[in-house]
Amino acid sequence: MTTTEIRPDTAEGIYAAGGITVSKLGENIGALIEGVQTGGDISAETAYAIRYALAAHKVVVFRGQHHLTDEIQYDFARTLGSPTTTHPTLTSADNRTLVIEGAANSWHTDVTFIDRIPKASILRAVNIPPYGGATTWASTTAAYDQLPAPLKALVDNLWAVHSNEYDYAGVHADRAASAARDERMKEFTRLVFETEHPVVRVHPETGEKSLLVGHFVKNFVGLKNDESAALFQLLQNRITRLENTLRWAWTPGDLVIWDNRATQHYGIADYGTHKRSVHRVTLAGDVPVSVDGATSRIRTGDASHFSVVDVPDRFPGFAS
Ligand SMILES: O=C(O)CCC(=O)C(=O)O
Ligand SMILES: [Fe+2]
Repeated sequence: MTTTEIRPDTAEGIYAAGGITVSKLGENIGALIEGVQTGGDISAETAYAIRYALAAHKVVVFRGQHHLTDEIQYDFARTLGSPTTTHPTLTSADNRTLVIEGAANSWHTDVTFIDRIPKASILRAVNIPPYGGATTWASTTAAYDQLPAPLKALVDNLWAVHSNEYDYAGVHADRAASAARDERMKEFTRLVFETEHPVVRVHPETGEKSLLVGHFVKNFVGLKNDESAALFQLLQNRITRLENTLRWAWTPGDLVIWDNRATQHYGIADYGTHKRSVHRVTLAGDVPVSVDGATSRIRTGDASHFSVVDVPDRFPGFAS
């Protein structure tokens, strides 16, 4: 396996590597990748350059991918890691592609209620409304870096309980008919998962620290409910500062990948009564590790049927 350092250092934030061109979309998050037709047949060098760009920029956007189908999206995903099944509690029909009808309009990191949090999600908008329906991502790495020292000291030793009790895909896909929504909600919460994660995790590929919270957090370990709520709000406000975000208005042919270990995201429900649907393939990740080397602890639920544990190699070139 190649382990070349290809982190950009140009003032314009544009560089070429592995046959692709990467252009930064913002200082803290986001890059556009050009020069590749996504699919299962990309070269190992291109796959490496895409994985590296994802680690460096947290969210990467591909445009003009009009050839994509669920199958090609899945084959492309396999060049970047090990796909999970659709969801830890879903057993229905297709077990490769998660179809979200509506928008997941709540800030979250995907599937944080299990131990082996996915490393990345690969999303394609299939039904794009005539207006609205953008997705926004926020860098949880930038948010940690920007914390003043006393707050870093506080969160470095803090743990949170994450639970699927209020799963967004059931609760927030609010355009679905209510009977269908109730059924879906039942399926999403059929199995209960609860995991204790460090609030600060160390990224396995970059060594960077990031804040791991988002809407599956039930409470912080050792804090009272009102204290948990206040601290949760403080951290979420830090994460979602506009300077840490990328907002992407979907057009046909767009494909977006986010590093689920370094971001949160939010699907904006501002498209009236129009139809909107997005298709996601998810890649397996590792079990989070805290700043002092402790790993997340399962309280309830076994997610081994959903995903393998994928511990990647460290990329060169990241200061930590
Ligand atoms: O609705 C959106 O734009 C985001 C969907 C989402 O949260 C996901 O695919 O994980
Ligand atoms: Fe999501």
